[in-house]
Amino acid sequence: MAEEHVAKEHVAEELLVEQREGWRILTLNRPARLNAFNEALHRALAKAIEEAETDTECRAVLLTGAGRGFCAGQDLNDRVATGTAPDLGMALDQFYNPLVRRLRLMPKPIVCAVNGVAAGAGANLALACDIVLAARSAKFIQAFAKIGLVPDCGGTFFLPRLVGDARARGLALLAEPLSAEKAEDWGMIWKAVDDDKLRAEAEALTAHLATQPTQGFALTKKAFLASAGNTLDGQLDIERDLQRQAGRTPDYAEGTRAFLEKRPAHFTGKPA
Ligand code: LHQ
Repeated sequence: MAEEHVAKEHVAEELLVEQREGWRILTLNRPARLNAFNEALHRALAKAIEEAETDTECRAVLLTGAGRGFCAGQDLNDRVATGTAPDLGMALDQFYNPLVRRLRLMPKPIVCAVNGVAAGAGANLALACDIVLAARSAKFIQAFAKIGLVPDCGGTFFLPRLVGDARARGLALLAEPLSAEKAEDWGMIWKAVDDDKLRAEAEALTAHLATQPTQGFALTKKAFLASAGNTLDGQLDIERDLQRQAGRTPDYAEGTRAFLEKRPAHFTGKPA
């Protein structure tokens, strides 16, 4: 893409935001610590996701990491013993849980390009995104067991659903690194990609999603979110309600018209 179309913006040192036409890239930027989360990164990411959500011109988001890692979870330097027992639940309440909720509730697709190791909350942050690509050299590590913690950031919810209970428990209790290829084989991620192709493929995928029926995607995400705790009966009702809404969008009209006219559809992503 020509340089003039790429607006780079540093909202905070810890997070890079790059604007593209109809989408944006959020890059976790603490490479010396493998992009482990401190408070500043949490705040910057929360703000950037909120902005991507409210900007009607933005129709897809790509999340990735700077340097050789994707994200090593919580910055453990921020957690050194102070003499009193820490309240880790507070960190989840304040930062990680709102982040996972926001990603799942975000009415537009979020692609995650796992460019290197994803450990602890970093691994589960990736799983909270909609489509996960990973560099072939990347590893996913449920590192929590190594420091006496419980998988968080949605790990105990996402993992059994993605890979089944047996594999989820093995990953959580053994904290062994899982390769990107095995993660793909197990259905934990969408695809493992050659390291030197990851960025281009992730960008092309996100750019493609940004040209697609955004409202339909928002409704699809809603349906998946509801399905986790629903019966088939309940889910059929939800699909009916969401389909009713999707059927009123201009993109549905355009999609069917384009099909009948045997031409590519031009979706605007606009609401009904
Ligand atoms: C790090 C970190 C890190 C600081 C690498 N912190 N510096 C939520 C609520 C509240 C509290 C607790 O936690 C949570 C959720 C969690 O995420 S708990 C899990 C936290 N994460 C971990 O336990 C992973 C710790 N990191 C590792 O095990 C390794 O670094 C991995 C396997 C990710 C990568 O190993 P290597 O490729 O060998 O790299 P490295 O260990 O040499 O790390 C490179 C640098 O990054 C190094 O700094 P240095 O100054 O020595 O070069 C590390 O200290 C630093 N780093 N992770 N989480």
